Amino acid sequence: MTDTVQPLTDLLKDAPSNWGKWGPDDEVGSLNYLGPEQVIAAAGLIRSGKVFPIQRLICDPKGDPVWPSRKPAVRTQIMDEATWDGDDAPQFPGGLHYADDKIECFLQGSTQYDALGHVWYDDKLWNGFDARSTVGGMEKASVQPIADRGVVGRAVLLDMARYRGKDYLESAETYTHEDLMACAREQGVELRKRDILLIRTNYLQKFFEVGDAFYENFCEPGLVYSHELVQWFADMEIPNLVTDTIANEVTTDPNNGAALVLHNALMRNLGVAFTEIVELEDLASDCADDGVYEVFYAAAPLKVAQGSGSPVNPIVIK
Ligand code: UVW
Repeated sequence: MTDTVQPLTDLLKDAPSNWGKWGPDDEVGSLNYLGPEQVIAAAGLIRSGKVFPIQRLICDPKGDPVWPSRKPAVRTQIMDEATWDGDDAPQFPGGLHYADDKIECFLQGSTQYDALGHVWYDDKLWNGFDARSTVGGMEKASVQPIADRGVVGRAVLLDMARYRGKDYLESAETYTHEDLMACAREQGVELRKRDILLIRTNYLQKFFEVGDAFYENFCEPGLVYSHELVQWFADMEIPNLVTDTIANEVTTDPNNGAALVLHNALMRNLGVAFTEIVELEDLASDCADDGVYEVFYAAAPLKVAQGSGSPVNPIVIK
């Protein structure tokens, strides 16, 4: 691990960019790579009819793993049968009773899509939008345009934990695009242009094993920045990076000391959509059983006006 931290402006000064590629007003970035042709081709991957909703449980009695500055969602019961114990209970014609509840949650405190404008440096968001447009709510590149269009395409599961012969990757363990390609080769699946990448580390198992100690010296495993890796994402026209970790990449880059470099190099600069905290365990065992790692993927985050992200329950079908 390096002692000095390289600023993102310096580190990413010659990095590939897709700003302007889909016009000055574009707010969905590399999701533009998923058109009708990709949707129809992906539908052809549905063979067994097995369905995998890959959202992690919200308000899990065992706990919800979240980014350290966030809090897990809290569900509060508002109405239930006990509401009708008192004399002042609401009465409805015909004797209707019902249950009602609400949750208070970070929009990125569960399985979620990040808005493309969710992270930035140097005062500019995706597509060059002004960082001041985030003040009080995202005027530009919020999660809403992603929710309005939806995401459907061919996805490939890359089971990095199984590939490395581990239950789960270790804290701060890194992998590169070369590792993803090697993993795909070992799994016998072809990585194609415009594929959605579903990467399994199973790292969040550690959260359920060690509890609060999970957050000590917090550094998730994940993809690590290099110019070549970013160029590979650009050349492969990857629309969406989906992982089972909280933030999709190694938290602090061991080579330059910066935090969440790929959020900036991939999301801010290339417009790659990020989906985080997915639950891939059932899907991964099924893929290991039948050897089929290419799947149909469909998702749409909630339509939250000006949201910097939003919960989602993506559906994978084989
Ligand atoms: C941050 O960007 C801080 O977190 P995430 O992408 O996990 O929502």
